[in-house]
Amino acid sequence: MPATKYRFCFGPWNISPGQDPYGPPTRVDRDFDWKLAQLKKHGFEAMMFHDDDAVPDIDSKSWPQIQKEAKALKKRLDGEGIAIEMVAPRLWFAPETIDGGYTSNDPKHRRYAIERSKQSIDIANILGTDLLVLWLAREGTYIREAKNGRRAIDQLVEAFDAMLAHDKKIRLAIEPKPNEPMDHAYLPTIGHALAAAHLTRDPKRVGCVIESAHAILAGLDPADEIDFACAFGKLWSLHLNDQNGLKYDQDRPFGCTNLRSAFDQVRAVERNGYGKRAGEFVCFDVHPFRTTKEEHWMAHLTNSRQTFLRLVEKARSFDEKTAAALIKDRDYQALDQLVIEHLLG
Ligand code: XLS
Ligand code: MG
Repeated sequence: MPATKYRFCFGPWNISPGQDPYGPPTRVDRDFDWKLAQLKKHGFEAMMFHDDDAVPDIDSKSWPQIQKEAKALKKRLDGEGIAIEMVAPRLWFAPETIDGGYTSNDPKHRRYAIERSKQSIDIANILGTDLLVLWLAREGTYIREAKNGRRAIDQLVEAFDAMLAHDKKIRLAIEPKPNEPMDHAYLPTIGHALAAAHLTRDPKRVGCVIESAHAILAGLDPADEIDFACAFGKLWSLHLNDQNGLKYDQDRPFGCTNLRSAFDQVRAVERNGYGKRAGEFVCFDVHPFRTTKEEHWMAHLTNSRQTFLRLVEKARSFDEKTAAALIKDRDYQALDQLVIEHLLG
């Protein structure tokens, strides 16, 4: 089988200006044109879009206006030869989503979340992608007594069903994360996401996105999550990054904290052939360190891409024969050092 020729992707939010909960931006934000130019210049082929990345201030605009702007964006990206990897409804900013989207305790707000998701599907259609990513940011609780966990699952499935019914071709890719902004999320892992998929009206069209940091925050190995999702044919997008332990979501450059885990993720990607099918991109959901100067603003993305490609070489040149012999001999001590030497070499 020919080797995968990987294609890379990021979202406009990944060129972030440096704000955190404790301080303001440290770089003057750049406009979309600049971000697009950077994407092309640095060897990326596709962009991810939240609905309001595609159409800013989306809630203040009518559907004809949204449609017009989405069509203009599509024309522009086609002209530049840039693919649109996915659209994701941003259901964690609006006042209607303070208590969650699909699992809000207020029925009006649940309707808002579903309508906005259907509108995102219509935008995805205009932009020419059949992938709707659902990061279920606020679908959880600060205190568990605030919601009924059983009802929350029913509400999530009801929302997924409404989206699947709205469009016969759309595929939903759930991006699980166990916590932050919530104390606990209702679909914290890939296993939960794929189990929930089976409660929907069309399980074939409900899959997942793995983000390395989100898996790590759940105490899981991102490489295992990749293998698990691929066993179901459900890995429909991949957000590679890194995370140093169980703390706030860091979105570090790929391989920044744990190079060996990054190597294992690349091996999992390689053995499952992710990236071979049309529309499969390696996305980096990374943010620059707050200290980053404007002139180095793309480094977290270009470094992640470079690290990924270097690790592809490492995965392809790994001494599989010796590894297999060591596995046969149950000499995992030597296998461990084989990996370390290979990475150091
Ligand atoms: C945040 C998520 C988000 C999604 C897209 O943690 O990773 O950026 O990837 O909505
Ligand atoms: Mg992500």
